[in-house]
Amino acid sequence: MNAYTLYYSPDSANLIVRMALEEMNLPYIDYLINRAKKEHLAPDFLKLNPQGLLPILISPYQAEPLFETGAILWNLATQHNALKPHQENNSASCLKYLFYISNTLHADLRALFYTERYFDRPTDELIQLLRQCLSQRVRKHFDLLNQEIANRGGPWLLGQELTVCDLYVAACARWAMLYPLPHLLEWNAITKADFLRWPHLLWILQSLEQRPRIRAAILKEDIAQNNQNEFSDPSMPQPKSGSVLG
Ligand SMILES: N[C@@H](CCC(=O)N[C@@H](CS)C(=O)NCC(=O)O)C(=O)O
Repeated sequence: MNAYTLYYSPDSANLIVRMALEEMNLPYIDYLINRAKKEHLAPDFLKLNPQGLLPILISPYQAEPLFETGAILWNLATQHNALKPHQENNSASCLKYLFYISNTLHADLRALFYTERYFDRPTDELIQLLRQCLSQRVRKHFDLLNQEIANRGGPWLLGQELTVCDLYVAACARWAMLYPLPHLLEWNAITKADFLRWPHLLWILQSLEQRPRIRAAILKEDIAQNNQNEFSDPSMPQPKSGSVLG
């Protein structure tokens, strides 16, 4: 089988794609992009993804480079008929939640991580205000997802089987606890304590971090912790290569 190529920077959204590649046991090579050196804004990178964002996946089955995490996950799941529900109705659910996570949770998290970019003249007060709103929105998204798992019977987001949606949610949960960098003014940051109120989500985080293929992905991203609680109780990684924050 021909190999995929994953463009990555440690702990960026490529983590989700890597977990999918590992869980599906697909051959791939990875190509490090140093965000601190702005390699994601270099002309050669922009030819592959004009947004200047990670991840990019080069697929042996597709003419174009793939970008957008949700689209990459769906492409892998359908190409290999893996990490997706096998019944047609449930395939629609999988796509529905991928869009939901991508358009709402991930999009709001990006604004939490890069809040200053949303203003021409950012001030501490503006950043605090937007972060307060965003953290409330993100809590609502996690509330909704936790409730959906309960309604659908769990234990995974779509039922009995692990799907790409669980991988996406887990990375978002990790980043929500880690990456909005501390700010001068109080803004009600999301913490591990929040996840105690979302037991179904917490189960997914704790289950994933124990799976051998997910541990392989964590090691290859160079974000492993001694306690192996990278999703349920994350701490700031210090990867040897590349920069976590660009
Ligand atoms: N909508 C994109 C978002 C990807 C994204 O936010 N990538 C981040 C890393 S996690 C990135 O490349 N950030 C660089 C930047 O914004 O300058 C997706 O789903 O793939």
